[in-house]
Amino acid sequence: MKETEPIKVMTEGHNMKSYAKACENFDWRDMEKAFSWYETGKVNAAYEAIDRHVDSGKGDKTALLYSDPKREERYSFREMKEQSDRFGNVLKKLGIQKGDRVFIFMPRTPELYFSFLGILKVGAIAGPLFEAFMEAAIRDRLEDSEAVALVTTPQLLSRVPHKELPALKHIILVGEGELDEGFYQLEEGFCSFRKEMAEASTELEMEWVDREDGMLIHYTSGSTGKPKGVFHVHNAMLQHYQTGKWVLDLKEDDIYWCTADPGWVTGTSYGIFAPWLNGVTNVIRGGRFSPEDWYGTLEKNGVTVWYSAPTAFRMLMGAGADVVKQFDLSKLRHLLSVGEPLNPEVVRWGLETYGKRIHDNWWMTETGGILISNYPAMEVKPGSMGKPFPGVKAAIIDDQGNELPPMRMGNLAIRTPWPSMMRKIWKNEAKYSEYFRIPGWYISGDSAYRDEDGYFWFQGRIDDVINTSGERVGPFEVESKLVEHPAIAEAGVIGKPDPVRGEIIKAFISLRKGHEPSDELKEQIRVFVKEGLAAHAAPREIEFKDKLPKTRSGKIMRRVLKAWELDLPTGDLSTMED
Ligand code: 6R9
Repeated sequence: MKETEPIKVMTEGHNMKSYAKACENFDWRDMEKAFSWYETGKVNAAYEAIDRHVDSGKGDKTALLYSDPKREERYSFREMKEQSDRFGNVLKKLGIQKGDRVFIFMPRTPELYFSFLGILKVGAIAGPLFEAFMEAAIRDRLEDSEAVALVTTPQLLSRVPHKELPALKHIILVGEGELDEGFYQLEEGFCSFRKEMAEASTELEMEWVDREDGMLIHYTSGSTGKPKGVFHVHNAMLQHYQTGKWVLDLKEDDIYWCTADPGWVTGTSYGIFAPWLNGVTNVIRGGRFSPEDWYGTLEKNGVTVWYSAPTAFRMLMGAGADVVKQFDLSKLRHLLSVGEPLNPEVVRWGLETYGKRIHDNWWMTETGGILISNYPAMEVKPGSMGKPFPGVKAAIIDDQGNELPPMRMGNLAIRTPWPSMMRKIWKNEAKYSEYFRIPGWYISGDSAYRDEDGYFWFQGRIDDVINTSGERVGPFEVESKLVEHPAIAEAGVIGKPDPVRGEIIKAFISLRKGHEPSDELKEQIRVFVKEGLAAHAAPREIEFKDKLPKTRSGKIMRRVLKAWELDLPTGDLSTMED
């Protein structure tokens, strides 16, 4: 637990004048006044994010600044409204109804955003999936959610086992090749995005919903079992809006860029809702990461507020300060990071290189929005996640629910409720209640401590979930895939600390009889996981073992593997098999 030198406030004129003042008399009900439903009682997050700005005379303002290596497009709030209205009508024509799950599996393009908003407008529940997912991951998610429709590209279709998914009735193909015969003409249930959009009206009858009605499902990995469908409701927009104001510090004229994909909760809460609820111009960059490309995106669009992740900042740091000098980043006003611990050296490097502090903040798929943050109006302590959002109580508690004093490590817990809290785990009541096992608290699964000044410091995950480059990977999913390989008997997977990726995936493997360890086999195994699950889930390191440490009930003891790997004491081994 080492303290760092706080970095003092350097910017003026932020939305939150003083943290202490913002906390005084804070009431979420005051935030509701920003929305039209305060008067009408009618709710739809897509309306509040897009249509409301058209209705209030800001229709011509740029909502989306999109670019990738092949396309460069700009859409006003009015155009976003028209396109999402069109897509809503496409869904209505297919018979999609309120509460239906409609998934999106495609790269970041404007069509992804039209689709997402259109899904919400008809009262359906959106399920965005990473483009990198392979067949098993897609099957798990579409099966569990019983999705009735999917928006995807012809290129990704081979990874969708649609014949094995009885609930899936419609596949809307978008992008290159979508009009090719064979897809939508020959096969029932297929249609072309472009064709349907062209025929659809730009006026949609909005499905007004209840604040507690479903809006979004994000699947996320736990330490055991299949991924969990974290279910969010329209009411979450309150938190997206207000954290957009006070954490992202969004103002009328900002050009905002969140680098996250909507397959990750950051790419929806802060890549869609927060900017648009605040009526701000949103930059979306498709394609792959490269330092030149990213700095070019900042420069070309004149980005003022930039929200990214530690892995990206570490990679940019790795690329050096010389690259930065080739670009004009003078418009940048506010930088933020989320997803994993932001190393103090990265914060210091950012200050030196960009002349700006990077503001770390903490939250989770389950929390729906930012709960702890370093605010522009506050001193930043490099390495700390910051302080609780006004109106939110965070604490460190022991396993019995007692609050611990400062500097004591324990469970990071949040007093329930807050507006964007998940409302269920899809079809898994038991998993949901695990988070709330101590009455009055949400248990995050992270361990942390709070210092004397009220700043929170992340210490690690209490369960075994791996965080590699900001992606949460459940070791169990990877192990399950590994043991599908014909040469593998057993596998135990851990996160191993890594200076760039936060953690990398390391697999300990015992082989079946008749198989010998070799480098070729290691490579073969990596490819097997990459193709069967997802590229980011493939183990970067593999070590062969004769036997893996297991409990008597047969559970692989990952903490023992981790202790071996890191040369730490192995702890209590009473449950370990002989
Ligand atoms: C938004 C998001 C959540 C887990 C969380 C924690 C880790 C997130 C962090 C952080 C240290 C931060 N995490 N922010 N760890 N410092 N500022 O990341 O959601 O993908 O669900 O991950 O990520 O372990 O519990 P999600």
